[in-house]
Amino acid sequence: MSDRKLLVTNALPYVNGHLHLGHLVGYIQADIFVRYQRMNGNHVGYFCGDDTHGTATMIRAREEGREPEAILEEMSDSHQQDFAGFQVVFDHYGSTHSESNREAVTGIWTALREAGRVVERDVTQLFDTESGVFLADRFVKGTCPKCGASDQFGDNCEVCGGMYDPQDLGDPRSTLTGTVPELRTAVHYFVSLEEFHDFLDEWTQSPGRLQPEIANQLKGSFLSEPLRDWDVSRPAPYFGFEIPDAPGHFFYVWVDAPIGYIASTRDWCDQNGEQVEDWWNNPDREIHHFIGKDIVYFHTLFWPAMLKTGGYELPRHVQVNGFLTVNGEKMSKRKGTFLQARTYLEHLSPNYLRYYFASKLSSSVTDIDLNFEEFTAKVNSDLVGKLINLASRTARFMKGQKLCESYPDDGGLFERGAAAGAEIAEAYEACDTNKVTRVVMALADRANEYVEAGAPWSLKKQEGKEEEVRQVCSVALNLFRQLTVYLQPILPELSTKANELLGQESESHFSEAQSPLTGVSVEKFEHLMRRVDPDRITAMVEASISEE
Ligand code: B3M
Ligand code: ZN
Repeated sequence: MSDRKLLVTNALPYVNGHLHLGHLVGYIQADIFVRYQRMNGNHVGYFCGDDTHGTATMIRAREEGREPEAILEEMSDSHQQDFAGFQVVFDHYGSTHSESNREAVTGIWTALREAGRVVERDVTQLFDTESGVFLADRFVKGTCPKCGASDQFGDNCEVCGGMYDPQDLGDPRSTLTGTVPELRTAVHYFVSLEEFHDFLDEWTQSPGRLQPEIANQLKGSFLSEPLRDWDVSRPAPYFGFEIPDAPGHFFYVWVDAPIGYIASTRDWCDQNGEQVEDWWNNPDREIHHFIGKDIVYFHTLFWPAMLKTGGYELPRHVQVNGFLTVNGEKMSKRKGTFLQARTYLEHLSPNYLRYYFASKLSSSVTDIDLNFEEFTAKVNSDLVGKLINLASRTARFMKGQKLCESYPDDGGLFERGAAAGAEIAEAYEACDTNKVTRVVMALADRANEYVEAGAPWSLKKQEGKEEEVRQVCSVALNLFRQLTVYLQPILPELSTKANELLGQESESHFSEAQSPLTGVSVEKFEHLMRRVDPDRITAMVEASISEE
């Protein structure tokens, strides 16, 4: 029993693109964690929002001849629609381009200034004279200084993997105008991080904070040498918040992006009569972040340093997920495997992907692969073939009847399932949903053996066996429901349907897997889940093919 208080966030998607299935790995993982916590009676706030600022938004607005705000609104709607489609349900979906965020950013900035952590320094960068903007690394292309490959981005080479500064590129071109950029010098503001070194050593290495591979990686890389100052400003023009005491300079997008977590919480608090301090300055509240592995150092070095300086509580836990490949390869537009969330939803059920991702995700950071064959097999043989089958082969014999008044002898099956609850709970807590699905499917195997042996379909044809049919079906439906309760965080719709079938409240408490239902009426059996039709996958891939 517990009454923990949690604050859960997902990385804020950039406003400049639609969600694809790679994004969804982390969102589905966090949503499962949140649902699991809630079904144990814990109090959870789950917050997200769009990450809006930066050169990319500014450029797109210029190209499209619209205000950035118009783009923001359109993309936020699109993102929210996609999240809803996958049953990822936030308490609030905010935006980093909000007054609440401006206030929170200003507060942290003031604290950094007062703590003497801000330094000024000249920075020389490539500047596009035609469009009048300093070029972020991704907006410059040229010849790799390490291997000579042409047409490489300003920060790293896709051919040799080398990292370098954009000024070192040979034959540099602005990707905005194709012109040759020139070097210009401007003042930038930096946050000196080395003062936080001891604190970060301790914070990153404390048990349960980060997955061990992440903690070790930080220890062996960034934290093994003095921390470099962090460049937190960009000269105008830039789409973002102007630095209050440095007109003409804007906060770099990565400063205000994570502060957007606080702003989103604050917006929700304002609408719900709560105080944001109770969420971000409350030692009783556990803060959990879910992020992708490419943004680890923003969340484990800069972010805790900012929070600490601003007087906020620090995250209890940062869960990092890996990348997604499709059929063993990087997602490719040309092959139709760069799958947008929207396109997926037009062809396939979100439940399949929630289950598939859950079955692949464990507590480690490993990349996961969406293999269409495995996807089809997992849904068709495990989910439909094993789990749904328990109900579809028995519920129809019970229509209009009641489950047995006292739970029949099932040879210890229900009890065994109940005993697995502790292991399943532990796995959910550790984000090891691979283990959850393995334990549940092993239980489903035992349950199916029972149904096979009981064979209600043949008992039904024999005279005087009504009570036996009822007993076998009462057991089967209880085992079915026990497992759908266990899977509720992963497959909420299925759990609701199973509960409806047996006249229960639509959402279960986790403890409901501990005791069988007796004497309740069995409702009409509605279709619970269809098999994956491979033609739908083919159609989805075809609809996704486009030029790179
Ligand atoms: N928008 C990048 C990403 O989605 C970035 C995350 C911000 S989290 C504060 O991976
Ligand atoms: Zn190279």
